[in-house]
Amino acid sequence: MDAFTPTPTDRFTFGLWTVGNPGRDPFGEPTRAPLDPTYTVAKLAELGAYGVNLHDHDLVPDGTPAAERDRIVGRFQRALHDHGLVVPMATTNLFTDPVFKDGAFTSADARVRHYALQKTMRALDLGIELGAHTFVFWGGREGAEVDAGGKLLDALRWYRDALDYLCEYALDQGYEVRFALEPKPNEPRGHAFLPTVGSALGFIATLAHPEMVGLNPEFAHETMAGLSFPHALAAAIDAGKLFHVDLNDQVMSRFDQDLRFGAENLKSAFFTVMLLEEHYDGPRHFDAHALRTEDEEGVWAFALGCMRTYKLLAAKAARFSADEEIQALQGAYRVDDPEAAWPPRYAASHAEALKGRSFDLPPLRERGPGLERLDQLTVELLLGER
Ligand code: DIG
Ligand code: MN
Ligand code: MN
Repeated sequence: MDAFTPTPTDRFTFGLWTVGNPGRDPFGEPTRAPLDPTYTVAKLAELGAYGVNLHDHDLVPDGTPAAERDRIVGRFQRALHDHGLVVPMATTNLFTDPVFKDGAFTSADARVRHYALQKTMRALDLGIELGAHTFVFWGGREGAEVDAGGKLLDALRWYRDALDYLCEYALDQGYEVRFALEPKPNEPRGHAFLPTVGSALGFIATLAHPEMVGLNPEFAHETMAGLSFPHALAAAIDAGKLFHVDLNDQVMSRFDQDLRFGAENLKSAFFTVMLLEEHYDGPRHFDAHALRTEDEEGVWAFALGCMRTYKLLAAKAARFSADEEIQALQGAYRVDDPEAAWPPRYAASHAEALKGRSFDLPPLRERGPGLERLDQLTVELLLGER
């Protein structure tokens, strides 16, 4: 037990599918036995987690009769109660069943689109029953390998129709829930619809109930696209749309590795934690899994590692904010304009004056912003020298 031992107040969560990942990959069979959801609850509670998330069929296999469904849910709820864990987020698995092989909400077959709606309404009912207030939509199969089907625009319309319908369903049921879209550029589909935070933000603006829909950005997914996760996170925060977050790690432009948080990109993880600590009060969800090489002991070392690294980086973020030299360099980096306030308030007189103003450009060209020194101090702080 030390200052970086996780506690429920840290709001760390894991999906049943994360620590329950059996180690299967496209080239190999599972290397680990499946975990009973109630065992997962007990183990996560033991490690200091706050909650657990789930897809519908992580707990209730598709096609389970109602009475058996209720028994499974009741047993899970007792485990949550006994171990003091909550379910902040739920979602639907619209990617495993082959029926979704060419999409769920964006399938060219309207019957599949209707089945996806039915499955999602039932998953939403389960999530609400378990106490979730965030419902995630990761469009794992919403995409294409070929465009000859001619549905690029129809797919977006069908996606919108489904989300608008589900927002209406949640409102009609009186559910206190927010929807969070989770972008990903590809995998398992060749090209995914809504591939990045930026594209999802634009799409949300076209919905009938945009106020109910936000984002669940994932570190690995933006990184797969060759983008900066801290920049994507800032865009979601700026838009008031950071409804949830999937933390993990990833080697850029690789398949989705869902690595332990901080395993690969420590500086990006550091600035991710800094943004979350300053601008987000929701669950810190680790949508990650242990390496296929690991046994069950390795799984729990993975889970503890995610949480400890987050807490270590949060402590470093506090040191960064308290470091006088770093703060002085950040202050000097920004220069006010002695002749005019920013942001400019438009007025014809202001525009006229600004058009007539002369700027002494050579010193502006020559000025050094001090970023090399600032970044070196950041590295030294992360290496424990500050
Ligand atoms: C994968 O990154 C996706 C699915 O695991 C799940 O639907 C979502 C929720 O975290 N993330
Ligand atoms: Mn992922
Ligand atoms: Mn995810």
